[in-house]
Amino acid sequence: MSVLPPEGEAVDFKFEAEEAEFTLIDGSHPQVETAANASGGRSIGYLDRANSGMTWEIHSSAAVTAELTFVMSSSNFLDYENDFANVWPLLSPQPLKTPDGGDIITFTVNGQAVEVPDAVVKTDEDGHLVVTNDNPPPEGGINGSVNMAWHEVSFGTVQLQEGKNTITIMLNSLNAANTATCPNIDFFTLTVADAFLSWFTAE
Ligand SMILES: [Ca+2]
Repeated sequence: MSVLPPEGEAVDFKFEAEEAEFTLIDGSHPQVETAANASGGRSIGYLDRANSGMTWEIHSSAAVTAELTFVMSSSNFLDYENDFANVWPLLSPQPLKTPDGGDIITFTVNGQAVEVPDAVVKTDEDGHLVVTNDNPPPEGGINGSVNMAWHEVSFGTVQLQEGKNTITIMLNSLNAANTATCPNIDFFTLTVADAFLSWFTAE
């Protein structure tokens, strides 16, 4: 049996991103990756194909407003400020919007498009959280591989309904080379009061 948290008290409910249903393109984009520093030892990567993406189904015991936070890492070897030029092996900060404001992903809750945050996932442990396009990180990035450092990215508030809720992230096609990519995803949290959240399972 599920037990409700104390009345009025905000509680974080954590969901591992790798439990998603995938919309695959080219057979393996996106895919679950093993990452020693990821929650549960796994995360989602290869978010680099237009019209690929993920769906998560969450059950809520009540209609509530939730704070949604994704935990993401840069997986980006493309300089987003230079038309996504390949800068391998320099790991670069990874944005959710292009410099001209285009959305790299489409984010929906229960079929409704929700504003994508103007956030850039930084590359290193010192970066903390995110910076915005108005306050970009230093140029160049750092040597290394992906999934070096996980950062919280606030997606703001979303409206959940009683029962089943469907959350999706789908990749957009933003340039001819289809190289505008989404940061890797470890898990997400939904912070709510007066509701119990869990994975949705069919009765
Ligand atoms: Ca995970």
